[in-house]
Amino acid sequence: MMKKKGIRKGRGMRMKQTAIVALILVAFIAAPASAATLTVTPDSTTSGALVTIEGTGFGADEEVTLTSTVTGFKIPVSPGDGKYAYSLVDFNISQENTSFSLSVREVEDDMEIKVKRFWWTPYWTIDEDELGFTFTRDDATNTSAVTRGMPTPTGVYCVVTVTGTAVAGNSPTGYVQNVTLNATITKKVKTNATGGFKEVIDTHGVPAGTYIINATNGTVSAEATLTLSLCGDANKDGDVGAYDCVCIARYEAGIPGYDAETLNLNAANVNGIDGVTIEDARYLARYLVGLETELHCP
Ligand SMILES: [Ca+2]
Ligand SMILES: [Ca+2]
Repeated sequence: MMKKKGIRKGRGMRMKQTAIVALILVAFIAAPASAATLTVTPDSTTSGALVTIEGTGFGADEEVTLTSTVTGFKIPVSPGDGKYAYSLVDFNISQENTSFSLSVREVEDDMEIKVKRFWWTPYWTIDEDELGFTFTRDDATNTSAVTRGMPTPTGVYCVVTVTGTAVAGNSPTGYVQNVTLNATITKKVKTNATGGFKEVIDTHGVPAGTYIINATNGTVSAEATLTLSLCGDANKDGDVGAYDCVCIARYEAGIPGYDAETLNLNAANVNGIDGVTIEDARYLARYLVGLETELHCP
């Protein structure tokens, strides 16, 4: 009996040891060779702010591709002629290893890019593959796209506008009411001796929305998100209009339902003076009627 018990105990211990060894092995095999991380600071702000993107866990002194993608941005369609236009204002290309791609759904095959380099230069209109721009078209989904490949001449571009005609729709105007823009901005960055990088991105002119940011060297990759809201869009509906003034005024008056939870207070603070007050509602109203030329979100 004693002997038997001893044998059972010994077998039990051996099994336990084998299980532990197996667990350790599984843990080793399952662990990735290196874990890359990506942090975005701040990860939620208004379009136009400077955002810092930091990566770690990549190889030393190598090239990492940083891709920022936003999908589903709505561009309103002019009811009169069915034209859509989206402008990237003060679009900053800080280094030439940058490319951008804009694709618009539910549009005719007449996409154009209008580029104004400086305020004193005329618009260039580009509607075919030239000057580094490449157009593609998918008739099945009525999608037109344009890509500006690397290298892109650096500098702050006064205006880059993508424009064209929306497809016919069922609305009373005969056109769809809005078209959908997807945008991708790609940048090549260099890592330092410890496999990290730090990039400060100027978000001037880039569409609002939640960006998926991906960094990869081909083998290791990391992902993070960045939410950019429109300055002035206090109620977070993707549009800057008179109702945003109403929301700011109601917030100031302390009306229930108009608070930090339901409103974007960074986007509501438009006059460049700390805090959200009735002066911000007034300033936004002046901006909407053309008496102010710029909004100043923090
Ligand atoms: Ca709004
Ligand atoms: Ca203010």
